[in-house]
Amino acid sequence: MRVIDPDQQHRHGHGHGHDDEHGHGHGHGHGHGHGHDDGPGHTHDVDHAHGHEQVQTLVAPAEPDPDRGHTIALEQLVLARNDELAQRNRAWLTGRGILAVNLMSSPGAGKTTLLERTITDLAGELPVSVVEGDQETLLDADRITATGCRVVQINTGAGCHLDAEMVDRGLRTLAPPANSVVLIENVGNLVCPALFDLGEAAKIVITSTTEGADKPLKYPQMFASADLVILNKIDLLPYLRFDVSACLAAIGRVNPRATVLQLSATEGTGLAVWYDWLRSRVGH
Ligand SMILES: Nc1nc2c(ncn2[C@@H]2O[C@H](COP(=O)(O)OP(=O)(O)OP(=O)(O)O)[C@@H](O)[C@H]2O)c(=O)[nH]1
Ligand SMILES: [Mg+2]
Repeated sequence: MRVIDPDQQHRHGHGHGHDDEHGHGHGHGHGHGHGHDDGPGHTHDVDHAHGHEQVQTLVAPAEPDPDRGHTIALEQLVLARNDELAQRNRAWLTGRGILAVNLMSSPGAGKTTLLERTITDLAGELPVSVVEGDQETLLDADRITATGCRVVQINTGAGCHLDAEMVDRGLRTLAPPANSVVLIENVGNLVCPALFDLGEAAKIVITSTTEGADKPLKYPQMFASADLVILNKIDLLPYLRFDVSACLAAIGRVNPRATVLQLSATEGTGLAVWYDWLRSRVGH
């Protein structure tokens, strides 16, 4: 995992981060295993190394039971159809040199704030347009419009994520120019968006200091899917009990290949490295 810490960012100005293993992902002693199948509920005795002996964990059945068979088949069809459309989006975007990134996080981690700041700071340098995903309201689209940026809002209603078809429709409306950047803000949710490929070039997961350092371990699918993990709201560290190294270790454990940036979207700390990350990917 490549971790770029804020001190390094300051020292190196435009942040050519270093490869830094820090030993993340090793030896954190969660002695999983010794799982015993205890029937259909798959009860496991998880012998954690932290003294929580014999915690009973119920794990959802890995194999579909006959009653769930139809549901699972339908889910697979939906995902297969989505992947097909996502590949079409990807071909369309890459054919025009457009960089599309998919920003995912729990509600309130700072996606829109980071977009507002990015659009303002890169105005005149990188042409940016935005696809906004929310269950309801035009609130985020209005915030983006206020920066002068082109935006399309997609309201998913009961849906908890964007899918490739929605992004296809959004792209048709936006008609982004060649060699530009499309920033896609997914619905605030740390679970479902991880399942749906949108045709983006990169997945970014934003986690923030107010959420707690354990989120990568509790929502591993989301963090495992990320090319870049942003730890936001580091300006609040003096006021919180948040263990940065535990969070970095957790990210490294579920996704050793991720690059990790620490920043404050409101204060501007660490943004230069984020902008370099974006610049380095445009046109590829
Ligand atoms: N202190 C601090 N507050 C931040 C930072 N980034 C965002 N916030 C605040 O966090 C709150 C939520 O930010 P948003 O940008 O709306 O979060 P979001 O991820 O877009 O939220 P949803 O679209 O609802 O999922 C706002 O009050 C922001 O001002 C930061 O770096 N530091
Ligand atoms: Mg938002």
